[in-house]
Amino acid sequence: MTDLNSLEVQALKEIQSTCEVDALESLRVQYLGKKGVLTEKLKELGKLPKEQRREAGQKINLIKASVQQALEEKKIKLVESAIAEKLKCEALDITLPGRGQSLGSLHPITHTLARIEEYFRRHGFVVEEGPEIEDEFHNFEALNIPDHHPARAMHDTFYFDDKLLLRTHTSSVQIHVMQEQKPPIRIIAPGRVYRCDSDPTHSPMFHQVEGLLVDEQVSFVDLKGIIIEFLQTFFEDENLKIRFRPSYFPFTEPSAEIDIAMANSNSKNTKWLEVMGCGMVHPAVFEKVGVDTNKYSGYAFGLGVERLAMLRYQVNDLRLFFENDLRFLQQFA
Ligand code: 2NM
Repeated sequence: MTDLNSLEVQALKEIQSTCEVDALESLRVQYLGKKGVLTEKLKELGKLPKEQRREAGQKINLIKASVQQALEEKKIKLVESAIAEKLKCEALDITLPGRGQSLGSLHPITHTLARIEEYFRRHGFVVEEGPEIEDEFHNFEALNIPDHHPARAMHDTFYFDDKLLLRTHTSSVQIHVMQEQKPPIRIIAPGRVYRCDSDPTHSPMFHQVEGLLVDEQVSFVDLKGIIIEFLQTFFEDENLKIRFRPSYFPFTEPSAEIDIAMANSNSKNTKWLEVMGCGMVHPAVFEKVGVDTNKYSGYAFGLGVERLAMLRYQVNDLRLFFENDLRFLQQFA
């Protein structure tokens, strides 16, 4: 009997001090399994004198029951604390603010194009687009650029074969429109143009916007008026100084290049920067596309979008627009 009592105390103590479910199972096998300590004790009952068997049997069964109960209670405790531990480690604070979604932004060239288009749309110009792959007629011949002209030389133009080429300016779009529509015409042609030219200030692909207005009684004054207001609006400076300097283009007569005055600490010698070209459409161009030169006249202008964007955003290297470095692009977000 003393043996049995100390066996119970020992078993309960071991169960209490266990802290893993696996160890608890080993204890169950050790005490209650087929060859367990208590099972063996029951088998040994037969060796006892008859008068002791009943009492010892009852005692062993009581111990088995109490060990069984202790095992079950301990198991529940261990499982509960395991769950509590897991919940603590894997806790998710759903009240924390999210990390946020980073937004993309328009490329500075796209943004500049949109600003230019918006200005001219407000003044009644329709945006027209045309093919980037052109023939010599639309890119050169109709624009009064003769065969021997330097702009036609192989080193300036990307040719596919002796007929097709990548347009070198969007004036080719104006030719398509004049072939298809009757005056009055009031359009701008934005888009990519290509020149076989690559250095720190020239890219083989860049963007242009060219404008064309054809109607009765159009004069150089109309051209000056819209260009001056456009540049003052674009650079957000109503006092911007603008200069029309006589120049030459095969497709306009007279022709001018347009300069803006740069803010300079030394006000004595103003620094002039060329930003656009323009002129009255050459009669030879009108004849190529069948516009009656006795009835109609027109003005045209052209600008480089990268150049205007560089001036407006004070970007000093043209190539930054084409590298797509996020550190550069994010400054325009
Ligand atoms: C420029 C400068 C001057 C121009 C001329 C024409 C057309 F098709 F009407 F003849 N389109 N664009 C033109 C005139 C373009 O860019 C510097």
